[in-house]
Amino acid sequence: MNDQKLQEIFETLIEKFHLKGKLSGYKTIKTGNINDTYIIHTVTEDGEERDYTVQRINHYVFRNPEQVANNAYSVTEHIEKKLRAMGQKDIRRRVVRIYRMDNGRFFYQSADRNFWRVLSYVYNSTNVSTANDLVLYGTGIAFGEFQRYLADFHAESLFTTIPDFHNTPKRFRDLRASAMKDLCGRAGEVQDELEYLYSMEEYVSLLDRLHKQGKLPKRVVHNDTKCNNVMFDEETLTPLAVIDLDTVMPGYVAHDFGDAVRFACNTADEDEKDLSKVSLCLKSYMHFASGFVDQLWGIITETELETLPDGVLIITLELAARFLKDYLDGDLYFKCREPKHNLSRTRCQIALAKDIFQKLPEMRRLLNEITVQK
Ligand code: GN1
Ligand code: MG
Repeated sequence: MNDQKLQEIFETLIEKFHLKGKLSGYKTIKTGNINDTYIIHTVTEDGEERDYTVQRINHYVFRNPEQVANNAYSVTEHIEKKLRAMGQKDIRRRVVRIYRMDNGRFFYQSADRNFWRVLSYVYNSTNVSTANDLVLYGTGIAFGEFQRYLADFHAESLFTTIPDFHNTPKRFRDLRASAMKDLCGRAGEVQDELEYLYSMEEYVSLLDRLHKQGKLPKRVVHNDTKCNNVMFDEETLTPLAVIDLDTVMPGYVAHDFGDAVRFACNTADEDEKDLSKVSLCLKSYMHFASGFVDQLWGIITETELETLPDGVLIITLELAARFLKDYLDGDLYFKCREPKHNLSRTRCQIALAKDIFQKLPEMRRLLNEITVQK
C-alpha cells in the first residue's frame, strides 16, 4: 500500500477511534509474519505527542476479525482488573488497551474491504528479536505471569480464532495432504524434509495423548510466545506487557514454554540458511525457564512441568510442518520476504528440532535443577 493511501487510512482511524491529535508520522513494524503493523505518531494543537499501534489484520488467516478483537478485549480487561486489585501503578504500561469506535466495533473496514484496528502503544518500551540473558529471564517472567493472571479466566468465553491452531497431529495430517496434492510441484524437492517429519509423527501427539488420559490440563495460553511479543522498559529492561493477543485460546502450558524457547533460544534466526549456525542454547533455555517456572510455581502441575521440554521439540516440529505445508501450497499463509522463504524456515526448524532432540535429557536435568530449589 502506498504512503499516501496509508496516511489517508491513518487519518480516518484517528477520527473514527477518537484518537488525540493529528497525524505527524508513522513507522512500519517489519517483524510480523501475518498482520501489517504500524506505529502512528500524533500531535495535538498544544504540542502533546502520542503514539498508537495500528494493524491491518490478515483476514485470510483470521477469518473473523471481530472475534479476534473480542478475545483480546476480554483478556486485557481481566488482566487490568488483576493489576488494579494489586494496586499496580502505571497500568497503561502493563497491559495493552484496545480501542473501539462509537458503534462499539473494534475494526474499521476500509473501502477495499481491509480490517483495521487501533491498540495502545506501551510508552518508553522496546522489544527485541534476539534476547540476552536478562531479556530471556524477563520473557519467561512475562509469559509465566500472563498465564498466572489468566489461570481463573473463563476459557469458554473465548472464541476459537484459528481452529486447531496448535493441534500438532492435525498439522502433520495437513502436511501429508498438501504433499499428496502437490499443487505447485514442489514435493519432489522436499522428500528428505517430509521423511524426517513423518518419522516424528507419533511423538508429536504426546501432549494430546496425555490430555485424553486426563493427565494434562488445558488452560488459557498465549500461543505465540516469541520474545518480540513482550514489551520491556527501554532503560531497565524490566518486562512490562505481553502483546499480540490474537491467538489466546485454550491450550497446553508446554506450547507457550516451547514456542518461546524455540524462538528465543535458537542461536540463529528462525529462517537462517546456514544450518551450522542453528542450535539450542542451553544457557538461554535455563534463563527463560527460571523466569517462567518462578511465575507459575504453585499453579503448574507435575505433568505440565515434566512436559515442558517436550513442548519445545513438539512446537519446533509443528512449525517445521506448518512452514513446509505452506511451501507446498504455494506460500499462501506466511509472508515471504525472499524466494523459498518457507523452505529456509522449514530447514532451519528441522535443524533446530534435531539439536533439541539430542539435548532433551539435558533440558530435563536443567529443569529439575530449577524446581528442586523451590
Ligand atoms: C506467525 O506473525 P507472527 O510473527 O506474530 C504465526 C505464529 C508463528 C510465527 C512464526 C497467527 O506469528 O504461529 O509461530 O509466525 N502466527 C499465526 O514466526 O499463525
Ligand atoms: Mg502473532
